[in-house]
Amino acid sequence: MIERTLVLVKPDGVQRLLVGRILARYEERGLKLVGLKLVQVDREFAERHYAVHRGKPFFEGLVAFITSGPLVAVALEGPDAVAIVRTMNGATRPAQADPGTIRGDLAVETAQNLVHASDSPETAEAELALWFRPEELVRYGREIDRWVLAPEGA
Ligand code: FUP
Repeated sequence: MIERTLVLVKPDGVQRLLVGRILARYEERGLKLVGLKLVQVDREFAERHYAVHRGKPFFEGLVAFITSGPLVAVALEGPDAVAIVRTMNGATRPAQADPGTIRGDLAVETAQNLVHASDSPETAEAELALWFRPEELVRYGREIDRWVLAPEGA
């Protein structure tokens, strides 16, 4: 099932100059970039993005962190994109993230865990609608997809 998902390379990723390397991982996996922008979000927007965490002890710190500098918002498309990206990112707590994952290779703290990704297709739809206007999500073909994607009906 072709899905779309939202990834954020959070402010720590931008400050640590890891944006290119993180995006390269998703590209090399075969996922297609369909939306991409650098944004500085304000408190009100951050609270909407993290609304499910409102009231939790880490909520204030999370909002402060995500608004502390620019981040890169990315829309990725591909078969099972939601699950593939979650697996690539690794466990929320870097100490539990497997080597080979983004957090398992590049992060040591839960609060500075470099990336966010939608946790279900339903969340992905809501998060993409929050972060991107419809015209910012681009439809295009890629020549390499005949080598990356199974033929239709296969
Ligand atoms: P994830 O889906 O892996 O990004 O994890 P969550 O949605 O559970 O958490 C969102 C963010 O809240 C994490 F990336 C970091 C922060 N957080 C904490 O700082 N402490 C916690 O105990 C849990 C999450």
